[in-house]
Amino acid sequence: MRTNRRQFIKISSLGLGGVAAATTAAGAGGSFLSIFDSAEEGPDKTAKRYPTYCEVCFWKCAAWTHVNEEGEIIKLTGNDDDPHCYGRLCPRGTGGVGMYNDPDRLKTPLIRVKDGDGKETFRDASWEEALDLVASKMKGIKDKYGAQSFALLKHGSSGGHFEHLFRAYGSDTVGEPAYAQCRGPRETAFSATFGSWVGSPEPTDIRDTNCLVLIGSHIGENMHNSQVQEMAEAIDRGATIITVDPRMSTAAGKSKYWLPIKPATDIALLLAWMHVIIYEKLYDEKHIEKYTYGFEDLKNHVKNFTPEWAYGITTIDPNVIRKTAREMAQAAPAVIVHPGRHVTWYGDDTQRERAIAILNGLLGSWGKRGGFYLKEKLSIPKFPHPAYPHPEWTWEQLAEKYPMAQMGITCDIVEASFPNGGEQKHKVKAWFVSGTNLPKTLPNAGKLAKALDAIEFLVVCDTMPMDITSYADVVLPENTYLERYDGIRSATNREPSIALRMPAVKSKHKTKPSWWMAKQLGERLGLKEYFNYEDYSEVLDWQLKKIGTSLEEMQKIGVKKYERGSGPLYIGDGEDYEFPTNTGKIELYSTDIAAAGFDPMPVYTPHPEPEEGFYRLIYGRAPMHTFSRTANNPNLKDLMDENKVWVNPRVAKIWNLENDQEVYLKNQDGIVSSFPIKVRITERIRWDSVYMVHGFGHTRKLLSNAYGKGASDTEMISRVTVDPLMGGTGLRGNFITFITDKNEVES
Ligand code: MGD
Ligand code: SF4
Repeated sequence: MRTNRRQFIKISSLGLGGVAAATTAAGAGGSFLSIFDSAEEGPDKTAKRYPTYCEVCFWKCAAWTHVNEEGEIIKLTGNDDDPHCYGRLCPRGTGGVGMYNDPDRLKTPLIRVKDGDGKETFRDASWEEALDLVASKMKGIKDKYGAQSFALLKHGSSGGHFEHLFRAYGSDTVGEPAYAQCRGPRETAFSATFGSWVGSPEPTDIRDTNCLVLIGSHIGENMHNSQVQEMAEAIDRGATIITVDPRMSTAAGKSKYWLPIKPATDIALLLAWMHVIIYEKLYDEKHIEKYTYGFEDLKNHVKNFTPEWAYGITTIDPNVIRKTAREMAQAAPAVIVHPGRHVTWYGDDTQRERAIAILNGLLGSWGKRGGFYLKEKLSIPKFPHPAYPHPEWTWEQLAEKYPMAQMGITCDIVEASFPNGGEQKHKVKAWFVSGTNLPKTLPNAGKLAKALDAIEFLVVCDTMPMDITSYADVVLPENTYLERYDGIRSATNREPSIALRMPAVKSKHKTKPSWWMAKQLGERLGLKEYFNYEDYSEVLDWQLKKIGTSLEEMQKIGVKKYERGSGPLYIGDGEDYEFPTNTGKIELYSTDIAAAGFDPMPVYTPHPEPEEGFYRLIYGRAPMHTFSRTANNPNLKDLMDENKVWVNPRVAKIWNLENDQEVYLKNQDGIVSSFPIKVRITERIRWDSVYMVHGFGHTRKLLSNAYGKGASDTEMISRVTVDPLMGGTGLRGNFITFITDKNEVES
């Protein structure tokens, strides 16, 4: 039976919690679960609306904040003109108002002090005092070691403001988890193949596709808005969905084919698909001849990678491998083998992503309707400031061992912060952390602890008292996105568009926006000329006027679309087109990867298997949460307040487990979860793996909703396999077992 669009969206928003979540949500009096449907309802007639773009995840949907006469935020709705959301917010986005209302928010700057008993604690501080202290430490580190020894670890909108401060100060030692813990491998792989990053939002033309192939990509639970809506449309149109996942994800449940692959073997399946497409001649010869480089090399490379060969590795029936390859070829070029998003799994991730890119290259989907459109973005003029100084060394020197790294590697910054700099010849002495909760985000807690112990100073800018703030010397509380101006959102899409974020309400507490903090610190450091404005609205108005609009206009419309300027949306049939690669073609054989001394075409290598009694830990997203940032959100915790560990019935039988029984998890290195987690017994997970949603198991009591709810996947990730091409941290090589007797943990 086909699922229609509304059903899929509804199922997506129910996600893991299923009926239980529905009941809770109804109980919470909210209409969250029908949120995609509720956008049409008009807001309160007396309410005023202010434009913003959402910060609950990084899809950055443009929205309206509706504020009533009493100055209360009553609702968030999507902006109809926005191609990121088509006028509708996802459940998390609507729940964004909980970030503003959360009683546990950081409310004032904090400085670490020792109390009468010598115990470390925080005391409230004024902004003057907190900023003076941070500026004096920044000055001290610069004088003693050079500005580059002060690293910036950031994520989200605030990061841009602090990056500007850091570049002006003289440090480009900058890293963010969105690269080495997330999308990095696919960007390296797609650049090597098509000469272009995938970027965000992914330029997947799902709206018009005939076949969508998801490799562990759980759209629908991973709630990237317009993508979910387009997938729902595609299901309605009868597009073929093929999902490869050891777990029956929501998307797998809606797919024509679910391939429950043995984890860590995807490269073998991808090579076998290439084999079928090439040896059954299912490709378009003209496309291969005109647009690709290295076809004969690839043909020889995959000669022995038959579906029967792959069966022994992946456990996927060879007939299914053939059938699915034919479906893709039949749909081509209106087919998408989706690049995924969080793809740092096994350490050979750039090569797996290369296999995905090559498959798209063979099918001719890049630059084609129903495949990948050619994205376009509007470049926002830079507000004038002096040139940045050149640091003695930057993130690039820290990432030297990875020839294809394109951004700072967080874990290398961590290592360079060890007392002896680890293997790094350059040493990091202090961190500025903004918008990233490192203890829940970076693997290998031991290494993070070692670095946190060693650094001389840590300042954290956050909205909540998250784990990372507990290590800080100074905490700078930021306004939530609903209380501040921020940089203009200009993202790649089918057509360029911009979106404005402006404050809808005054700061609820003594919090400030990061642009203000950056400017204040800049002025204290003698960098006034880099911050030549009183209020960020002046920067925005200047920039907006340069691109044919103004702050006044954008405050009314929120989103503005522009004509495409640089070329067509799709490559015309047989049209001359030069790809921005070394050869000007789609590189099935990568000249860049060969030059770097690695396999120019992907090779399958086996990965360690769990020992008896252990199961591979897989983790993912739920539709109502984003990483660890939403677990405490009063609105979203009503939809899902804890994670559960998914266990196959076969495994449950061996361990005598029951649904909702609480167990502790222990990993291959003997690390035991801080809290127990409830069991969910389901056929929807393979017997060799377990699954849980990321972002739970908070250990800070100040997070009153999230403390002790569920378990943390990150705690269990002590083994990391690093991608030798770009430094990505493979997180899925960890195995867990169960501790069913509480006394065992306590002893
Ligand atoms: P969060 O854990 O949500 O994500 O990693 P992070 O970006 O670190 O932490 C976000 C922090 O930003 C929180 O402390 C939140 O309170 C704060 N914050 C929210 N809004 C604001 C704001 O407006 N201003 C400021 N200053 N702070 C704000 C994400 C990263 O994690 C990514 S991108 C991926 S894909 C990886 N996923 C992942 C996983 O699935 N499992 C495991 N084990 N690790 C992972 N690490 C990676
Ligand atoms: Fe916000 Fe949802 Fe859009 Fe992400 S997908 S930006 S959480 S509305």
